Amino acid sequence: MRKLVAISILLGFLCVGCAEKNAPKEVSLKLDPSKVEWFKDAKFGMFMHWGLYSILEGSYNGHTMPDTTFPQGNTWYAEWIKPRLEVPDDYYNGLINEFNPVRYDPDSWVREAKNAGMKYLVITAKHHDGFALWDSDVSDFDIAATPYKKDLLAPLVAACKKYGLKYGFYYSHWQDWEDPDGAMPYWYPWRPDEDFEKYWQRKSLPQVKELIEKFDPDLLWFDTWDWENHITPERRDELIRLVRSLSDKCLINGRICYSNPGDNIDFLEMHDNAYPKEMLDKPWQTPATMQNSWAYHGNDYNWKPANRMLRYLVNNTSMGGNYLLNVGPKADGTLPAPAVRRLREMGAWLDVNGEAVFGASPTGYKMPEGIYTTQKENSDGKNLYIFLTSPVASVTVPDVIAGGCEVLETGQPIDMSVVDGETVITLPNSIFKDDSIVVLKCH
Ligand code: FHN
Repeated sequence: MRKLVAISILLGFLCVGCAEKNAPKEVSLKLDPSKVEWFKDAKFGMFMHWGLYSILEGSYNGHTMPDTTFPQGNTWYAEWIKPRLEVPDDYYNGLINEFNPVRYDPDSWVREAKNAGMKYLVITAKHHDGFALWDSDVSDFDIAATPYKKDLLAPLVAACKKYGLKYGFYYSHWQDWEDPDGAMPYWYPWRPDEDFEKYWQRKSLPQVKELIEKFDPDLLWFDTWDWENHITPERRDELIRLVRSLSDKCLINGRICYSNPGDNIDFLEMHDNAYPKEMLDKPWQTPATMQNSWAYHGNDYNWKPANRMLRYLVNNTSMGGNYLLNVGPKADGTLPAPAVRRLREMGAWLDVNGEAVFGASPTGYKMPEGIYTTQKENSDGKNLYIFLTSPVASVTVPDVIAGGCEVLETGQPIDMSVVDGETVITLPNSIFKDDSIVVLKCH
């Protein structure tokens, strides 16, 4: 490992020409907006946090996250275990000799995502720990150095293509705890900017280039948040320019520079598990956890019920946003059983109600808490969809519904009447048979 660090430092010195090598030719920072349409229609995607941290499952040396014995230990995020529980570098980076996901079956992962109704998948190609899930030409801290050896991304990409899912990569362009010049958590001394520049030119930009050239992703998911030191507008635009010069389809998320994404990103990324209550002027999505942690955490039993996650999906759909729901695979490559059950439950609901979600757009109607609406033009004409997340006796739509309403799942007709330009829909209690969301289709 020390040899690796020494080589990296040497490369850093020799990297005077790198800036030029990574800098693309003159290229527009804006992507053709039509390339974002698939994302707007997709609504539901799978996020995956997987890497060396998955081996530790949120515990190290008798301590389990969150653990306030450590000044920064009060978090469930198991992918943060290294700095949060002060795992020594040698120990953590040595996990590379243990990572051996022999039960990895990307075909089954993508099948679960597809059956859940998800239309795209985003995996952590490299998270903050610096470890790459592919055989990187730029760094030896990668899958090729593990006992497993084989690239994990190519077969996942193949499975996504086979099942018709778009695919993208989370790439930690800023934080890199293995690289001697990468950004570190805020409680560490800040790197001198000229050191960060070495990391930027030697690893960050070249790995992004590699990901595009090797795997041709549909989107790149960059990650910064409140204290994004080093990611200046110049670096943000340099990275955007690089992506645009290599791909005419690859979408870029707003977390490339959370506090100042500029005008050239393709969609906004909300804070973790944050659900806006109003429309935004760009496509957007919420990255969301099923447990408290993103990476698999063996002691995090805080699994959200499928129905609550469907509410989040419906809330976002009604506001023109997407829902990127995370699954943290175990280190052996299997998906946790509670995650699989929830995916299947959500998929079963979307199987009969997906017409009201996928490809639908917001109506702009202000509705009472817990009631959401979307609209969509189908072969049977223009439809309004109303999502009822709990029993109510009636709903008033601030518009005239000329045809009729029915329960989408069963076709049961529902009484309605138009009064003074509004439509009052009367709901029999019998349609709320269990706690699942009832969808009305009106035309
Ligand atoms: O620090 C990361 C975290 O580990 C996780 O990847 C999330 C996903 O949105 N992003 C950062 C925190 O917001």
